[in-house]
Amino acid sequence: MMIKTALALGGNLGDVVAAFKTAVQKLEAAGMININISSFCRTTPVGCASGTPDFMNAALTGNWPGSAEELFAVCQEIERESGRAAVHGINTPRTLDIDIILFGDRIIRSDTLQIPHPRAAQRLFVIAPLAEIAPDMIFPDTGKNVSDILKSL
Ligand code: PH2
Ligand code: MG
Ligand code: MG
Repeated sequence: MMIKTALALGGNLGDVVAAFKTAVQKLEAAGMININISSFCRTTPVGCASGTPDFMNAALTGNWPGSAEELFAVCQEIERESGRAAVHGINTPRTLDIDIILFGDRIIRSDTLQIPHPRAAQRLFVIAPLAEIAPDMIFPDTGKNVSDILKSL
């Protein structure tokens, strides 16, 4: 069964546009279909050390044939292949960060995986690009849709 998922992409090290494009190709190769990607936005770092370079952010939606855990493993693999260290400090510069924001109407709160992403609804750099492509997607933990969340930020 296909589940509609929303991912946030971010990066602030190296050729981030190329990393985003490669990520889309790899998600497709891993089985995601009907991928729709937002425009790429340059954003100011949030919650990072001073001097941290600006980010590029984008969001994408797609239909995923497997579990959330399988998608998470694929995203982590793509991050690593982009050159990101498997173990890294919190909010340090990265070639590519792929966060699962929504996975259908699933709510997952495990040690390794939190969906909906716990900070997504407070982050303009996640919600603004997502609102471009999926204003009606609902955060199942609050029942609010993306366009209402954007208006509240
Ligand atoms: N990601 C973070 C922390 N801060 N700031 C911006 N602008 N964009 C990000 O993607 C971002 C951030 C943690 O993943
Ligand atoms: Mg992140
Ligand atoms: Mg991440």
